[in-house]
Amino acid sequence: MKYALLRSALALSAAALLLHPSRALAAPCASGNELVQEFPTAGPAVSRWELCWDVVRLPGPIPIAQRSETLVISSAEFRPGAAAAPVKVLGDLRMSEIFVPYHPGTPRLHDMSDLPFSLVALASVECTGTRLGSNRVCREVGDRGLAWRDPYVPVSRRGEKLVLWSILNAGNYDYVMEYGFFDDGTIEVRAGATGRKLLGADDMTGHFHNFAWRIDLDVDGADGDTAHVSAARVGRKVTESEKTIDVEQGLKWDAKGFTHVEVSDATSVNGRGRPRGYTLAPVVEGSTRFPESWTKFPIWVTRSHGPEAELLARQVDVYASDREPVAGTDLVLWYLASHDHESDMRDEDRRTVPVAWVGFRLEPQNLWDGTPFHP
Ligand SMILES: [Cu+2]
Repeated sequence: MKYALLRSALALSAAALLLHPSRALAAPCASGNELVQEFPTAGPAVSRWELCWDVVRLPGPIPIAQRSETLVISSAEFRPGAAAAPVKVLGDLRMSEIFVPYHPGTPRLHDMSDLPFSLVALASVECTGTRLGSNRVCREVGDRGLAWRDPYVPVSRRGEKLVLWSILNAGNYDYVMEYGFFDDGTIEVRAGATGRKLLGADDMTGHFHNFAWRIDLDVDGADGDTAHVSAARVGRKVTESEKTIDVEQGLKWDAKGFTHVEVSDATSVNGRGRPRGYTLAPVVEGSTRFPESWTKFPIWVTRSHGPEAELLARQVDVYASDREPVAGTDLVLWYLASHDHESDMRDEDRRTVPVAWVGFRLEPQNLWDGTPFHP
């Protein structure tokens, strides 16, 4: 009897170790599964990402109803150097809508908030790294090309990245959710659309694939964050301007103004005393504005009401409508990226549409005191 109890206790602790293989190294994940990645992958570690990830369903309109699954980064900390202290970067990052309106006006599909689609199991040939979460999450670590090169000193560096990705099957389409964590602190977020056209190979009806993300950026902790919109006016002289976002609102994106959003912390500074932050840098194919009012702006800033509240991109205009103060609080950014799958499609799209990517980057501002990994 005693032996049986001991054996089941051992089995339980072994299971816990399997679930949290690196728990001894870092603070446990309050939600989800822990993952630690150090860079460079060969030799002594310099930078380090410590993540929590999870697969959850978006909430439906009534508490018991649930919608599509999404791969969530439920926490991310980055250590910018071997001797540096880790800095909290993300409280929560997730894709929160895939909106597919067809060019004739109908159908208008909300693939994440109308139906309960699921992440699919990935085959080993699809994921060259480690498959996690019942094979539905792929972890890959690899090269990311040239990071920098110094023209005066014979020194250069290739970068590395950790990528977590999943596929949401939404009927005839598969959608890739991808989160890349670079060795320099950059986070690259991408969405990919691949699959079959709605009515088969001969279907030529154009449509958009719009992806929306909820980005709870927590620069050095959840509190005390302020968003600024930066813009440039280009002439012989280039004039830059920065506007503090005081209350919840949608933000225009202006190609001529190089619009980007910086989130900085009130008190957190690097070794040079400069404020730490992260910048939302759009990677834009084009900008859309549909009759649906949440698509009126590609970027929104709202106030966080905790990890379980206000999760649907489709309702961001409602969340923002009471214009709560957001300066110096725990704020949430929202980003909408669009891909136009044109009418009269090319024959390359006949059987299965090759992956079309859209996304954005979150870039560190003064997390390091100098160029990452520069000797
Ligand atoms: Cu398409």
